[in-house]
Amino acid sequence: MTDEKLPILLVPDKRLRLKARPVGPADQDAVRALAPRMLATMYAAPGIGLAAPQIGSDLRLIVVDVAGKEETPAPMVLVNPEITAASTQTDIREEGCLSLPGQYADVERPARIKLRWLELDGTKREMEADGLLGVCLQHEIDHLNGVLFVDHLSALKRNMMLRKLAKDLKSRTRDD
Ligand code: K2U
Ligand code: ZN
Repeated sequence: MTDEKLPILLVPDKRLRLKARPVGPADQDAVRALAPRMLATMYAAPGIGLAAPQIGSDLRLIVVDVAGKEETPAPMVLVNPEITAASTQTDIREEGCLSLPGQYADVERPARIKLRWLELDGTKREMEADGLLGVCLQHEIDHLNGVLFVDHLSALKRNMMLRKLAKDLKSRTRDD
């Protein structure tokens, strides 16, 4: 099945810290096969975004759908996404991450961004995003650079969360 779910890597998996490489023409088939599976994985989590490094791929590819449960799905596949401008004005929003289950914290990010990317068929796109979509896109593009939302927190807060995550995961593996 083309949209078979994929396992989501969890911190401290080293692959979450790699800098993903740009999608090139040679990656066309891989990306066409991966995108629907990333969307299926994201919806099943459930999540509103997913970046290729989270399923162990080093490609600069993200999928996003911030449509709420009651709205019609609005899936987006973004190849080689780049933030080209960001507002000085920031917003603070509580974030989570499918690779750091159960950990949530307030993160401050630019309120509005301009980004450009390629669609699966190579069409160049650009748009402005703010609100939840803006945060989600920044969160996913961070993943392509090996950056996790905890990296935007104070060292104290980050270490507290990573220690708690390690404890939770240890107890989870003990229970399994
Ligand atoms: O990349 C991921 O791990 C999926 C993230 C994306 C995200 C994080 C924070 C803020 C916006 C998007 C989430 O785990 S998806 C789960 C979720 C659902 C609704 C609102 C926020 C997060
Ligand atoms: Zn994440």
